[in-house]
Amino acid sequence: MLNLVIFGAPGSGKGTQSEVLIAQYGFDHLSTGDILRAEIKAESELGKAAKSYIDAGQLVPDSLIIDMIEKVLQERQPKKGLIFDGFPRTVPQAEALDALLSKHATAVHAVLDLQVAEDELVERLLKRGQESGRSDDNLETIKKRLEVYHAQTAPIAQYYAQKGVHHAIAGSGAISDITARIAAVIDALG
Ligand code: B4P
Repeated sequence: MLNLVIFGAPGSGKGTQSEVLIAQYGFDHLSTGDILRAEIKAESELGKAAKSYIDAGQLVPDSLIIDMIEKVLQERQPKKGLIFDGFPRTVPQAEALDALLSKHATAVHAVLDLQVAEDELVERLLKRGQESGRSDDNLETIKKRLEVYHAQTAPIAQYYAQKGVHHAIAGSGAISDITARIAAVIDALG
């Protein structure tokens, strides 16, 4: 059972590559962004609390996210592997994930860090905003999300590099070429 973290800036292709990996390997998928958007749609207490942060391009507080992940992990029984998409996003979240996994005598096996130039990230997210109408895909919020990514999320790469599980993946080009780069890392895990 593999625990994989798909990591990268907003718009780096985390959700896109997760979908392909689910189809290719039969992995389960846990996207904090998708769960939060579903909670907002359902107008739950968590959704109401999360909406203002997401619309402002800020991260939802760690305590809310970690409680949410604990609950979701109790409900899931992945067989082949689990892709964490958009989580962890801060070092405290990464530490909480390690603690949760170690309770089940397991750990993060690989962090797949999709690296894409900033102007391409902005271009992709603006295009998605036009197509999907996602409330956080507008220029002002995208800029804020990128700032937050550099300040709070990017340091996680170093955290996992020290554990020897960080893999930099070139995240530009055809979706299938990027999947092939990721698959080479997963297949080498055995
Ligand atoms: P997410 O839903 O995780 O959104 P995201 O980081 O913007 O990336 P996403 O996965 O959606 O996009 P992708 O890169 O696949 O988070 C949304 C918000 O929720 C956060 O800002 C935060 O407020 C909150 N949140 C979520 N998790 C949290 C946590 N753990 N802690 C605190 N807060 C949290 O793709 C983007 C676009 O690029 C797509 O339209 C795709 O079609 C396109 N694309 C992908 N690959 C491409 C390629 N190779 N070429 C061209 N286009 C490509």
